[in-house]
Amino acid sequence: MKNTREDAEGRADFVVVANRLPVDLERHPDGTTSWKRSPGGLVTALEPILRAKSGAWVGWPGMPDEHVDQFTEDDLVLHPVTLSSQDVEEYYEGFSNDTLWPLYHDVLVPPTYNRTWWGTYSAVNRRFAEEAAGCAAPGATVWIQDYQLQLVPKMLRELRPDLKIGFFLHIPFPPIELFMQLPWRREIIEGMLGADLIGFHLPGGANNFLYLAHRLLEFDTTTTGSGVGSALGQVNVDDRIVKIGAFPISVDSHELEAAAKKDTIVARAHELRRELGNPDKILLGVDRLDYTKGIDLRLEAIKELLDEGRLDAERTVMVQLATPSRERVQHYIDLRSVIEEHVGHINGDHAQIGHPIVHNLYQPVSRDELIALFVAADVMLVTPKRDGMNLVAKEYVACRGDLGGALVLSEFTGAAMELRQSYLVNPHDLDGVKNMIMTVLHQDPESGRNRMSALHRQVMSHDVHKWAHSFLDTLSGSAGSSTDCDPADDEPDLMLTT
Ligand code: ADQ
Repeated sequence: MKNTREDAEGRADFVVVANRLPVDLERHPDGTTSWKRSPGGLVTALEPILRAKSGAWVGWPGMPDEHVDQFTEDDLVLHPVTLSSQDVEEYYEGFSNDTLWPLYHDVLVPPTYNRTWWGTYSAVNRRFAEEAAGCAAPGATVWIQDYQLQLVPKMLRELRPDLKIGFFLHIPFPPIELFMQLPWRREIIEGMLGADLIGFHLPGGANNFLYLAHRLLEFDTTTTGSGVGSALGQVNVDDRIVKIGAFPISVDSHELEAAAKKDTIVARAHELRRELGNPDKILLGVDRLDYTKGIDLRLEAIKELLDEGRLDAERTVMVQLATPSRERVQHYIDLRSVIEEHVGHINGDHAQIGHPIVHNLYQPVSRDELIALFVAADVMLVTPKRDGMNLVAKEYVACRGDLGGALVLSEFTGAAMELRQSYLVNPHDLDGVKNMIMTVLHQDPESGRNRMSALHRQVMSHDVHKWAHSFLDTLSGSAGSSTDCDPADDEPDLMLTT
């Protein structure tokens, strides 16, 4: 525990509260257990910051019914929260991922409203709040993460009014008309308002929230700015001010750029190209397997382009990596079948023995292998139907300091607000996506480099450290009132703010 700033009772000055710990507990067939880095954008984003600051992390170890004591891993003090199998079913797979996730992602699938799940969500949120209350030093800063824990800010404030509490939502905050479907809409807004600062990726989400706080709960709200990287408004909750702001998350850009230049990674990128049969063009998709990510859509586009003879089956290869996710939720089970069917059709109709067109891996790959794939890929396809930010788009750009490659990016990602020089597509317009893929494959190399140069500058100057510092400075009150001059500032948001 050497770097952790703790008080005499071992309590930390800086506490992150998230659904998952940054490591997962794994049980082996012989009954022994071990820890493995857990997947997902949140861990990727927060780990470097927490290590730089030192502190404690409260979260679930990823396995039901496991009671694990607090422990230290690589200088981080980890506080596991136990979830029973029923908690996992009702709080995690149920309310978080079958109610809130689809509701906040434009109801791409219908959300399930289940009263039992809601009760478990509240009870589990209380358990997280109690754990955080127990491990935070007096006056500590506690940063609560994401949609699984929206009730924690209020619960924690009731237990520990001395704390500085921040809350950040990593997924979109939905249009009002959709949010109003939620039977527990008041409780959710009240829960979030327990924080001193509530952060969203985009100004649109922040404005949606301000509007709801006023209309639904009749609090006075004020708009104090319009940009990103600081508060853009506030809600007066009794005698407290709750700041609301937009803080677009990013990646560890410098670390990724440096890794992508390493000889071993460059050599692996060449080797990958050889292993794929030295095609003219490598297209790449990297996602958590999720119906929001538009994996099916990009495969449909490729299939039609091949069927129409517009894409050369002998010269083009696509690699699609999908990390398994929420494997017990039915929509995710169905999606895997749909994707495998598309891949089967494409390869069945157009591949040759020993030379598949689509290489489909349903497994996480190592960080180095992922970076080598980014370096090797001529076209990165990021086509979500809705995504709070999308770190993959920024990771790809950070890895392309050589100014090669091209990014096809859905307008419905948060990243599209900043990455304007990418090839933007509407993922609901299949012909538009197909035409854009063809445009990118035939892009003029000079204009391709110019585009990548602009994208790279944006991602290098807006990294995950800047994100965390802007949030934490705004939370502590030390941030200036001027907004960061970001290209996203004057862009209309896709989310309704009426
Ligand atoms: P996610 O929905 O998990 O995150 P994303 O932002 O793309 O989505 O992050 C996924 C992370 O997992 C990336 O770092 C990516 O490299 C990694 N990853 C994906 N597939 C992988 C594979 N096969 N092997 C190895 N690594 C893989 C949520 C929100 C997003 C938001 C983030 C952060 O849904 O909108 O950007 O949180 O706020």
